[in-house]
Amino acid sequence: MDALLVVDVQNDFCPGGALAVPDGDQVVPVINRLAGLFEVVLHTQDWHPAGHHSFASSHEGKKPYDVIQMDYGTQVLWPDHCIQGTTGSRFHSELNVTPSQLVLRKGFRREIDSYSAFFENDHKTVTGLSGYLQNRGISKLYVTGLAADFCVKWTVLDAIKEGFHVNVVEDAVRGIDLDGSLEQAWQEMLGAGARKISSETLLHRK
Ligand code: VGL
Ligand code: ZN
Repeated sequence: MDALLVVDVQNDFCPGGALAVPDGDQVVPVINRLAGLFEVVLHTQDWHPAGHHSFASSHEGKKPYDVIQMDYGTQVLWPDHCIQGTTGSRFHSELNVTPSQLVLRKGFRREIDSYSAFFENDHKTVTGLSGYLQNRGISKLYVTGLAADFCVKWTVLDAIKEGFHVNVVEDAVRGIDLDGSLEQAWQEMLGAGARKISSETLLHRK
């Protein structure tokens, strides 16, 4: 069985949001069209407490997009975003979340960021998604959402490590693109064994 995984299509990652991904909102109609084709639709939601350690504002003298060393490795510092319960943390108002069978929240531990839907950024702390998918007999994922070069990328790489077949729907993702990170993300995802598919091809195949 396969599933559509929709990563972090939240107001703060869309134009006007705190950490806007260029054209991030353009994935919404594409994802809504795809959602009707899948028996299983799952969403992730970036869900940080105020004062989260991935925020530049939590570190004296640091600005957004600076990079620091955390216990678990390098961490890009972000503008405050997706704070639990705020408008910015809500799903884009036109995203159809009704078909969702699971909304997986991540990034709720103050000290540790979580890009991937499978593991937090220490690459050890699990979210439980792998077991959930395995228990439901889901072996193939179609991944969509934001941002292609952060949460989508790490979700895809971990999904492959966990043994899932992964397709990335190319016109249903958009990237932040810090210093070529978008191109690099595609190389890493494809190099790890992910396939790239267009929503058009997927619509015809389903
Ligand atoms: C994301 C940066 C910080 C994402 C989340 O959803 O890609 N990026 N938090
Ligand atoms: Zn975040």
